[in-house]
Amino acid sequence: MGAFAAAFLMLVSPLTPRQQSGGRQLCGCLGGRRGYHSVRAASNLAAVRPPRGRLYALKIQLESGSGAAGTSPRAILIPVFLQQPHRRYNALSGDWVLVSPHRAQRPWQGRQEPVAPAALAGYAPDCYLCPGNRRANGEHNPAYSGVYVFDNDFPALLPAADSTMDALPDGLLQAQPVRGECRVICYSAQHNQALATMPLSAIGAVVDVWAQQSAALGERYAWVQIFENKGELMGCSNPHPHGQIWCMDALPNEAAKEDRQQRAYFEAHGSLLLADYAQQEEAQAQRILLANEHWLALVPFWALWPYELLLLPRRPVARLPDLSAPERTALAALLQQVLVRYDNLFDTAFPYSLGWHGAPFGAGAAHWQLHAHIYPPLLRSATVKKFMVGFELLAEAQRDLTAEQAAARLRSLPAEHYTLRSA
Ligand code: H2U
Ligand code: ZN
Repeated sequence: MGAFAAAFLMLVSPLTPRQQSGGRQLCGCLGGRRGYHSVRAASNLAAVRPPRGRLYALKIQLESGSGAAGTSPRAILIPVFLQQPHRRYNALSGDWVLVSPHRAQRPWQGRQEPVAPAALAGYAPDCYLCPGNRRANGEHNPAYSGVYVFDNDFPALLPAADSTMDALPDGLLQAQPVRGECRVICYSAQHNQALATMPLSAIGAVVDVWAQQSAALGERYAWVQIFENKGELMGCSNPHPHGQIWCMDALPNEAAKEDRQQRAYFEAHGSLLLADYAQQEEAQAQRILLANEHWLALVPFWALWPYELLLLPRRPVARLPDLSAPERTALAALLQQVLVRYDNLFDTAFPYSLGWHGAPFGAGAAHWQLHAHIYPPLLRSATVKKFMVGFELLAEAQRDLTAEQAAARLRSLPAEHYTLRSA
């Protein structure tokens, strides 16, 4: 059968070691195993819907003897899915995304509009985040070094909800009171730093603060959203390296969707949705960007944004404070490697929104796997972004570049930051 041992199968569960041992054996397993389906016509795209209890279903072929060690087979998407319009299911949110690879088959032409990196000083007198400077409300930042956290001067949520406010009764016009807090995290005292360019120990300090803040605020709120908006394109007002925390006593929409999906999967299978998903991704390998002993960084199968990434711990971890010291160190290294590649993609300070999703506080967490999403808007160059408008706003998210192409492109980038490259 040559290199491709088995074709036109739908792999709907992670490969077991036995299945991984050879394409021929896998064929036999698939034939007699409940939960697997074979597909007659390669163009039968209607068959691509997530059957109950499965992360996703896709036609694959098994590449014999081409695994990392040259021994185990790897499952890869068959070419039709890299060429034809199809929809992919986001097992984590329950949403679908339209993928139109036939629109993006032109060869890569490199960046088109180079943008000179802004030369920033280590201290900016007019920056409201630099040490010692005056903030908009008149308060002064201390002469901090390292990571500095303060209460947002313009919080979107308030800790003491008005006690006279009751939920509006059920009906078409529903509203409810909400309590919460907002904080700003300065990652560094240096105005011209970024996570991508900070030393590993400094990134590790940010990870520790994320975990500490999450634990402390989780005592008061069900949802602690740690995030970073980076770059003007994402609406970030200030280049000083910083992130934010917004927490609230209710589950916001995205958290509620992920909670529902992960809980349903856990109840049906007794295993973690994202752990099983990670196994499938490792078996296929083609969407993995980076991996270390404790973490995976991959372009999710169901990615919406062109170069979207998902960061996943390798062992079950519910929340940031549950990460061990080695896992935190490994996360700092992974973040740095990921963000350097992002910057190298278009030789620019790559804009993104990054955020952590850990289990809601005050409830069982057995079904939940900690993860980070990174949503970057850039598509073709330092200035050409993907718009989520028109069809995306009115119907469903759509992308041209496949997740597989995006991962391959990111993997091909140098590990050294472009600003350090000798001319
Ligand atoms: P961005 O990361 O989106 O730029 O937001 C920075 C946050 O900093 C924003 O939420 C807060 C804004 O309310 N901020 C202060 O708390 N104090 C200030 O003096 C200015 C900005
Ligand atoms: Zn500053």
